[in-house]
Amino acid sequence: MTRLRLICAAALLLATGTAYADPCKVTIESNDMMQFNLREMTVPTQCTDVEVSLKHSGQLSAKVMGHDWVLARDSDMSAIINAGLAAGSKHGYLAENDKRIIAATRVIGGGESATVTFSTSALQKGVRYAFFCTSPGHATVMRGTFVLRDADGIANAGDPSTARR
Ligand SMILES: [Cu+2]
Repeated sequence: MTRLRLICAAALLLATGTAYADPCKVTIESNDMMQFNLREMTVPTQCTDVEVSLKHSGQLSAKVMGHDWVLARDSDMSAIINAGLAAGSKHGYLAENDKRIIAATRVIGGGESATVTFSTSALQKGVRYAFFCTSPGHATVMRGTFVLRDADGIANAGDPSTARR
């Protein structure tokens, strides 16, 4: 357990080192190979709003290789994806007014980008949320974790009280 926490702290440290100047604005890229370039996204707790920009560095159209970026509780991911599948491509593979979705961009194709801004008030500190793409089949690989954490706190990252759901 201690070793796992150390690894987590190291991962957070690495993430911090590559962060943009404004830690409340995060960019994630996607491509024609059905991939996101990040597995984990961390945002400091002092952000009242978070801006996530999704870029598609590929060339395939949204119909062929469309991606979106959706944030939700880990436990809601499957249900959101299934509801999105039922909604179909016309609705960007997202069910309308799905309350389980914390934030979502539209579906984009190669060369495009989309941005979503959302309040962190819906997020609990230290909880690992899931981000994923709702295009059919993509979330098997296009997924990762999103954590709101204390900016000062590599030490806090190992505090069990902040890691609990
Ligand atoms: Cu995708």
